[in-house]
Amino acid sequence: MGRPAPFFISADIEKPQNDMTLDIDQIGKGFLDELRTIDSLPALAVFRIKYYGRQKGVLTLLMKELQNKSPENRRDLGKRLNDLKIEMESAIAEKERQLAARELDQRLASEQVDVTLPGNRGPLGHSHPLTQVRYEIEDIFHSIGYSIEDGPEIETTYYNFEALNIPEHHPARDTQDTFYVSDSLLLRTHTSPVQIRTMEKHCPPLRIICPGRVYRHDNPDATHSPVFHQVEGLAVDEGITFGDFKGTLEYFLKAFFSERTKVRFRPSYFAFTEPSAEVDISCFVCFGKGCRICKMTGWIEVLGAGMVNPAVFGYVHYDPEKYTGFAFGIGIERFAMVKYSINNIQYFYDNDLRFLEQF
Ligand code: 2U9
Repeated sequence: MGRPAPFFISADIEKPQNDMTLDIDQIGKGFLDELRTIDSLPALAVFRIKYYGRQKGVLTLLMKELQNKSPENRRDLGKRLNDLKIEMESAIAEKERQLAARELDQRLASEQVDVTLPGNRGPLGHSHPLTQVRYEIEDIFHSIGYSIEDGPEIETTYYNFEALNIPEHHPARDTQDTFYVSDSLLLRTHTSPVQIRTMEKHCPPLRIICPGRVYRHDNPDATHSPVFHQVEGLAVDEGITFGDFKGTLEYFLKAFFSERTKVRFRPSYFAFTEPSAEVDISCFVCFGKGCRICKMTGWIEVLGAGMVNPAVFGYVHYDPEKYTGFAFGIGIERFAMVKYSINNIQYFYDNDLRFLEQF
C-alpha cells in the first residue's frame, strides 16, 4: 500500500513558530515521496484532497496557521508556503498527465483491434438441392446448344395429351393420374406441352429443354409426390438419327454423373415417342457387380426417351417426311436421389435445415 502517510498531523500545527520552516521543508519532501507511490488517477484524486482539502488539507491548515505568526515571519513563511504550493500543484499536474497517458496506453492496448483478422461471417444461404440439380442439367445442355423454354402449369387437355398423341380414352391418360381444374383444363402432368407450344411458334431446327413443376394425382411416399420437377428435352432437325439420340444422352449422363458411367437403352413405350427407351446408368456403387443400391442388377434407371413420334409432328405442322427428332424426360428429384443416394423424396420438401445444409 505504499509508504505510510507523511508525518504531518493537525497537532503538528501547534508547534512553536520557528518550527514551521522545518514543517514546510518536510511537507514538501513527504509530498514528493508519497506522490511517487501514487499509481492511478483515483488515488491521485484522494491524494490531492489530502493536501488541498478545504477543511483538513495539509496546505489549508498551514495557511491557517500563518495567521498566528508575527507579520515579518508571516510574510517570509507565506512566500515559502506559496512557492511550495505552486511546486506541488505542478508536480500533481505532471503526475496526472503521466497517469492519464499511461491509462490511455493501457486502454488502447487492451482494446486493440487486429484489422487483419477475418471478419465474422453470417451463415450464407444457398439454392435448394433440386434447384442446384436443375442448374447442372441446364448448364450441360446449354453448353451443347440447347436453349431453355417454359410455359404454363395450368394446361389444356389438348397440349397435355392430344397433341402428344394421347387421344381421349387412350389408356396413356390413365397412367398419369391427373388433377383436373375443369373439363378441358388441368395441372400439367409433364412439361411436354411446352415443347408443343415452342414447335407451334418456331420452325426447325430446334434444340430446347423445358424445366418445370409438374403434378400427378399420387399419394406421397418415399418415391412419389403429387408435385415434382422435370426437365424435358427436344431436338428436331433434318437428318437427326437414333445415333444422335443415343450419343447426346450418353454425353449428358456422363457429364452429370461421371465420365466412368456406362449407359444402357432398354426398349419401352410412350405414346409421344417411337421407338421409345428407358435409359439406365451403370451402378456407381458396385460398378455393375450388383449391390443394394441397384437391387443386384448393376444398373439404375434414370430417364425415359425416344425418337419423336411422327404423329406429334402432324399436330404442329412439321413435315414428318423432312424432319426427325428425339425427346427425353428427366425427373429432377430422381436425378438428385440417385446422385446423392437419398432414399426418400420427401426430404426435398420437408425444409429441414439438417438435410438442406448438406448441399
Ligand atoms: C414432345 C415429344 C416427346 C418426352 C419424354 C419421357 C420419355 C419420360 C418421364 C421421365 C421421368 C417422366 O418425370 S418422369 O416420370 N419421361 O419417360 N418423356 S420421352 O417426350 C416428348 C416430349 C415432348 C413434343
